[in-house]
Amino acid sequence: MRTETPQPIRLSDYRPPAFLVEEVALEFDLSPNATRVKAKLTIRRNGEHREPLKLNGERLKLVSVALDGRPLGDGERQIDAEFLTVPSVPNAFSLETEVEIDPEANKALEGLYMSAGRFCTQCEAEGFRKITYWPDRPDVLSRFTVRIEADKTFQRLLSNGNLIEAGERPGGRHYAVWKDPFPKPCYLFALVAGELDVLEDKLTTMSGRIVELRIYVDPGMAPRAAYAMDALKRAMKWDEETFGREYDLDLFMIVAVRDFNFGAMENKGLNIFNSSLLLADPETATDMDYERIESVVAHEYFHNWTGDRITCRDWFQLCLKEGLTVFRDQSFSADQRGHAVQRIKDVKALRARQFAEDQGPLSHPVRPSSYLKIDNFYTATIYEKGAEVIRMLRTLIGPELFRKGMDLYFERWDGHATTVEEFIRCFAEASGRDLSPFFAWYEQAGTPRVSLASRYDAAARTLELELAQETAPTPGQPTKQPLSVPLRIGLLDQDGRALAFGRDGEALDETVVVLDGARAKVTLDSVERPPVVSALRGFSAPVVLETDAEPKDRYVLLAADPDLFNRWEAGQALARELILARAAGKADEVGEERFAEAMGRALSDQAADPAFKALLLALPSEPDLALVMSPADPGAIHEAREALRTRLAAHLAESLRRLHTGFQEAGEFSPDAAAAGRRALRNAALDMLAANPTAQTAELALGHYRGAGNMTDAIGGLTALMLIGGPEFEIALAEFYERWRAEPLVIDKWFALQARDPDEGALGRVIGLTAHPAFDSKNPNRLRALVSTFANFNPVRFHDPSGAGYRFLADQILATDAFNPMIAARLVDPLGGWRRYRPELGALMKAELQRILETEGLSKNVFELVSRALGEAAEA
Ligand code: B3K
Ligand code: ZN
Repeated sequence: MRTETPQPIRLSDYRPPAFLVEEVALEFDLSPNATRVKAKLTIRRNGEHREPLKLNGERLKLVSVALDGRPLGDGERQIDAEFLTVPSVPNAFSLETEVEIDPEANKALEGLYMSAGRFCTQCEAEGFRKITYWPDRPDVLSRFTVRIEADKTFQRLLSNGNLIEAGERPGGRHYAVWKDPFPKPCYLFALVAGELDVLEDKLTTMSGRIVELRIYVDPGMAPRAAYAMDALKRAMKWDEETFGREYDLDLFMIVAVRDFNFGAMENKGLNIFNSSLLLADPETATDMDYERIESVVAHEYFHNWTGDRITCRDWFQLCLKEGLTVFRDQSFSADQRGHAVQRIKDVKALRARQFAEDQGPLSHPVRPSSYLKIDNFYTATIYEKGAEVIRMLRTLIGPELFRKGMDLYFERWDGHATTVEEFIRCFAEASGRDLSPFFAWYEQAGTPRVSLASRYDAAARTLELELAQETAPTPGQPTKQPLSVPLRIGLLDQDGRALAFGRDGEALDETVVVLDGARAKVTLDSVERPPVVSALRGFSAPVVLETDAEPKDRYVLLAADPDLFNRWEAGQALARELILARAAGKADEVGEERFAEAMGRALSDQAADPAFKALLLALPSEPDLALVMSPADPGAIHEAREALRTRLAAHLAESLRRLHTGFQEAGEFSPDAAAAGRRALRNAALDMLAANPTAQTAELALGHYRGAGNMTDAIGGLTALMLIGGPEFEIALAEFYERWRAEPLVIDKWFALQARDPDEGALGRVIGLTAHPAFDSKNPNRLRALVSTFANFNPVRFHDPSGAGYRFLADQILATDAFNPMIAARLVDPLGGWRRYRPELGALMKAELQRILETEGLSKNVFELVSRALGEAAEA
């Protein structure tokens, strides 16, 4: 057990920075084990105070420090594990420091570190303090000049901004000087040095400037950056057309690295990407990879305005850049790939991650008010719910006023660090509306439950809607207030025809009802026939909706709702109810047959988009079902879900086979949304067929795998073989490894696939794989592929009644925490929900959390999450 409890940082304690750094000149003398960093800071006191100068710095070996050119003696400055303090400084001065760091030894992958023999950096949120002494907070914006010197074997020397000088140095060395004209917080600093190939292109911006685009990758990999380059150009144009935002430097660079703690980073002019989110070709990447590359390339690029030009005053405002930028990348993807399909995928992700978070110990508001480690708050709530809040704002004030508010925000705050309040103020001013009630979405944690009851009066032809909302208490927030919930609502008649109606004298096909109190009644008139209510269309608010709809209403919506999101939602709701009934021992066989019939009809709808049908065919996932079963029983869920899948596979065998054959692609591979949708449907059909294994299905799966001309189909075939099991799977798995052993990103898929295997022997196999020569826990992609995939996506084996799955995860958390706390902390989540599971399982999960907490030398990151999970620090 730790002896001293770390102290939380609180939003209410925010004070402006005591000193500002106007300019900085950094000089890097790169060497893997002993890099020298010289920094010359031009500093000015901010305000009337006599406080000492206090700079953050961790794991730095101080060589020298001088004030206005005069070296400071031991008595004139203090150093501890976290700060350099100079008690007495003038109001304006220069401070020169020199430190030594060891990038090779840095396995936390924060600050300056080595990946595959190259130098690279990651500074957000608080990594810059591991590079040099600095006021490491986002509201200190400075102009950076960076000189990099290294041995010529480190071929490329890159940093932010524009290259202003480069040349040779004696002794086989070279140097480059970069200047970034835009003031930025240190978390956006980046440096890369090493041997890299480059893919180059150009783009002419809306004002006619030419921007050089460069993507740097491992030698030989440049062709695999072509899709990312294409996505980047589309994103740049889209931001001009949709938000009027133009790129500002003459050069935009992206670098791919293999060892990276998360997806990618928006450093000014020099984005750094996890190679898994940048490199793609048909042989090695799946359609899902292409889709994610497109969205993450766009996301990081969009940060140039929402994050870099306008940044956060403090880390509590993280959603100001992240929620907004996710909203922007979701809108981009919807425009590129189709609005309904994109919306369904975004909502699936929101529910799986954010709704789950809200049910657990980490439930926190979109803008939290305290934390121990900000790294733990790069959460689905900040990102995905943060994006939903902006989407609701747009629904409430309308797209034109929303754009007007965005324009005002860009104009008013460009070049500054600001807050969520100031952001919302722009929309209040643009729309002339009082948005203060809306602000509660940022401050209140938890998923509201909205109920909807409807009463049709045939004589009066009116429909009365009775709405109510409630949010359950979350850690640190025992009482909740009603929020402004926009519900998009339309009506269908019993035959599935759209039904017009009247509201406040207006004839409508659809309306937005805003529920802003605990309850409300709304009357729709001129409703000519008994209606079926289609509510919360497009998932217009991040809530759980409970309606009085009966299965027959859901079948109408599934067959005919013009809102495709709700059509999909109706199918999911039906499946969920059937699976949960079966898991509770009350299987509804008649209902299951009826559902299979309806799915058959939906699949044969020639007008429907294949990508949409693929989504329709996928039943709610086991983790999603666990969220709505109380207490959750992963074993029962798995069996019940499989039983429904088997029934569907048997009932729909013929149409599934037809889909499988009919969508066989000939000709050249295209990663576009239409082709990807056809592959998705074909693979979804095979996946469903595998739930009813016959000799014929096994042959089909093997043929699918062997005949695959791209990675999407190869993984689809291999997954089906895995679900069927047996020697064919083992042979294919071994072949796959041999074929791809030199391709790390493909071998990650090989690990992840086995981690998902629901077979009884899977846990043993996963534990065995940690000893495989290709397993490397220091590489976050590999660790995630095996360990996170298993713990998050294989509930039936992770929740093994013996507790062995939990023990395995706890061991991995502890082992990883010794060198990479950020990644270790990300593994805690699957244990965090212990209270929601069957008591026998919950007790075993809790015991593992306690074992972790009692371990000596735990990082703050893991300590915060484990203690919250155990309910020892209920702050939010
Ligand atoms: N801003 C980064 C995330 C940084 C995470 C630091 N722990 C990537 C992104 O959201 O675009
Ligand atoms: Zn982001």
